[in-house]
Amino acid sequence: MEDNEELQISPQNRFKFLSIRLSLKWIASVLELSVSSKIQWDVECCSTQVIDGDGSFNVTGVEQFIKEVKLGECGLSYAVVAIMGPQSSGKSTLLNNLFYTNFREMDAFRGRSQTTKGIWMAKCSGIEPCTLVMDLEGTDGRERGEDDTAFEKQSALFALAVSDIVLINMWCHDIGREQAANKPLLKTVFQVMMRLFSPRKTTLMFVIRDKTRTPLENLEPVLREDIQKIWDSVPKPQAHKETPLSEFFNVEVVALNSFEEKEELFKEQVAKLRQRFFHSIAPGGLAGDRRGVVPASGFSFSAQEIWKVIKENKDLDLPAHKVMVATVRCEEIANEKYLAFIESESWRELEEAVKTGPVSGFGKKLNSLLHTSLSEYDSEATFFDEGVRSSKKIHLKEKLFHLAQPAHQSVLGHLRSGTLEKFKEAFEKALNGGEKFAVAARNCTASYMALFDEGYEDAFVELANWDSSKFRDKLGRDIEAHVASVQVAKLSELTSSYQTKLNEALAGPVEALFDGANNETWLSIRNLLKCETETAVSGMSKALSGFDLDENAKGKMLTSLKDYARGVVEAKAKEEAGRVVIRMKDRFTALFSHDSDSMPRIWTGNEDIRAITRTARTGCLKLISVMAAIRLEDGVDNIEKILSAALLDANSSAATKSTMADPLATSTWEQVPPARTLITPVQCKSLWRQFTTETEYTVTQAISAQEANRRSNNWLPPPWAIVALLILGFNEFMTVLRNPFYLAIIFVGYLVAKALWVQLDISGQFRYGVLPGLISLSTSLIPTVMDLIQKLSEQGQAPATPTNRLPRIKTGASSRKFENVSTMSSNASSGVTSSHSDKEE
Ligand SMILES: Nc1nc2c(ncn2[C@@H]2O[C@H](COP(=O)(O)OP(=O)(O)OP(=O)(O)O)[C@@H](O)[C@H]2O)c(=O)[nH]1
Ligand SMILES: [Mg+2]
Repeated sequence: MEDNEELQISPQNRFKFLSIRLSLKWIASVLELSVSSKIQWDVECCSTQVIDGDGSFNVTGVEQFIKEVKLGECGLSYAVVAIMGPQSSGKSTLLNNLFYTNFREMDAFRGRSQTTKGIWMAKCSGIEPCTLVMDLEGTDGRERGEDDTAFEKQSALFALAVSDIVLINMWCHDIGREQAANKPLLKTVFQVMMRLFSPRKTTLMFVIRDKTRTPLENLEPVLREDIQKIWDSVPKPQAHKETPLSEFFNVEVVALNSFEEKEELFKEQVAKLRQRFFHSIAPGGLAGDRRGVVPASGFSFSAQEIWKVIKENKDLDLPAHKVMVATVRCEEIANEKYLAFIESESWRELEEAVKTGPVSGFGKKLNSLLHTSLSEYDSEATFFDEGVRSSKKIHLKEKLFHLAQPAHQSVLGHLRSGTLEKFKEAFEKALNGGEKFAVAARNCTASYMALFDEGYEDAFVELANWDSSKFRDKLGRDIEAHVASVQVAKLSELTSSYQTKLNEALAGPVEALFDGANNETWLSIRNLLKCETETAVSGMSKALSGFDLDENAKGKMLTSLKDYARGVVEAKAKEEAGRVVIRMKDRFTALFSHDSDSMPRIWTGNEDIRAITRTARTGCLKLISVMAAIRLEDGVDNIEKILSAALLDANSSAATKSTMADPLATSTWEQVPPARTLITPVQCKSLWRQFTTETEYTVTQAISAQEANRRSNNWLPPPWAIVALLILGFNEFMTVLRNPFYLAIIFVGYLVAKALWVQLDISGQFRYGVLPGLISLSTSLIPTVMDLIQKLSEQGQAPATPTNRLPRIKTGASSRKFENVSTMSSNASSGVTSSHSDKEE
């Protein structure tokens, strides 16, 4: 019907009719637009220019577009459709009808001029999966002139590299024509295809516009023949000389009625065609066998890079490009994840918390954060090249681990130091509680290492599996060092306590033993040392059993204690040897000035001072010979013999001495090693000399006292004088005896003389010689005589009692006498004592 009507209309009327129809259509479209304004708005917001007319890539625009259509979340499930064809061939119109996009179409009333410039992109509305459509600038346009081929080729190559389906728009009447407009286009397509190293398989859909009555079944073979011819004529590289067209392209052909003349039919056909774009990437779909798809999140970058390479007129190596896109995108994703990790609240809190102390559940918390970050990376990078993806994941992991490890170490550091402190406390408590050292150390170490292990487990990050054994080792070492230092302190405390005990037990007794030095001194010292050492060693060894010491160390400590005890004795011996002269002098005084009953001696004149001196000196010689050497080992020496021979018997053997060598003219004793020598023979000699010199005065004093005593007791003239006196004075004696007057005078004279004698203590006065006696007498004679006369006169004036007069005088005289004797004895003893104290000073 329609065809018949068209046949009846003349060409002039037909133009008018067409004009009217277009006007009506425009009005209708405006109305339609106003009705479906919401849809239009939606669509508008989702279209953008990818490459402008000058060939610049609109980076920000495309990225914004990708974000708006949420392409990044699509993974591999998206498709890209592009359309190419001659200028003003209704490409934009077709796309808008097919995908409900809003590409600019030519205003039919302005005439056929270029509308679409560069490459535009929009998202198909209502098609699953997400399908992007690219509207390319028409080929063969007069606007670009001669230069157009370059852009034509570039945009064709771009469309082929990026799209899964390429629609090739062509006029129906061009099919089979030698000079058809689409032939150069196809040639271009096939040529640029060769520049893709490993081209993806693209579906080429030839859309025949303004189809005529010739059925598609007849047109399609002709078209395919044309295509094959063009494919054959395109120069190919050696590798693809024999490659069939089907290797690179799936060829589909559809024919549409004219949009302008049979719009209803056109829309019907387009709606039908639209159905073929649903699930186009599913197997059997329009792009079911596509290859090498770039994941959606890398689309923008991939398109940019492809355009860059195309602009630089380089060949496009799609597999390499894919790896490159994967590298860049995976890196971007990894960086995003890394930054997100750093800025995440949970990580910040965790990082802050570990600064102050251990965090419970740290390992699990950090592990979950790391796991989240890595799994997010995985899910976003999942569609990128496997090798690139995993290598970037490793890199991300390393970065995250590097970032998080200090926190982990800080936790372990806190754990280590905290455990060490707790260990110290518990150890000290255990020791104070009386637990044995080794047991306490073992138990505390085991329990606190277990406590650390518990914390270590808690802080263990499964994903990272960091080897943090060094913290455990360090704790072990610290605990060991602490135990060792405490052990050293305790042992030294123990040692010093036993040393103090030994000092107390040895020093005093040894000094006392040296004080009474005799033949048994060193034996007693040895016994004392042995006994005290044994006590100390057994005590110490018992105390040491609580420590974890090996036998060797224990033995060393006990030996050193024994050595110490020995050292105490030796030091004491040295100290005593240093003051041997004082000791000798003391002993000499003690022996010399006291008798065998330890009573102070009174030098009456009967003592054998020489013998006493010799005995005292022998005692002193014993002292020096005991002190001369340390005799802590059993053994005999002849020091005493040598000394006594050389020092005591020196005088008796004076004659032989001059001929024999001096046995003391040496610095070593015969059987005593120098280490045990306290006083060398030479020193003995000089000390002896000093001693004898310093004690000589005591002896002299004793002799003087003895002589004085002797003198005071022996005031009678010698016997011969008495005999001479008796013979010569016989006559005088007889005269006196015969005359009683004389006898009375003599008797009175005797009484006066006796009284003066007693009063003046004549014998006492002359004890120290004649001259001192005379001087002393001369000063006290006159007062005494005066005193005596006064007493006599007093007695003369008093009434005389003849019966008691004489006895009274007698009693006074005898008491005086007694008094005098006791004074003398006390004087004598005080003389010895004073000489003794002089010597002591
Ligand atoms: N004869 C005919 N004309 C059509 C058809 N579809 C659209 N047109 C008209 O062709 C003219 C150009 O339409 P566009 O859709 O702008 O063509 P284009 O190919 O996008 O043009 P450029 O973008 O400039 O290359 C418009 O006036 C449309 O009305 C069709 O099927 N047959
Ligand atoms: Mg257009």
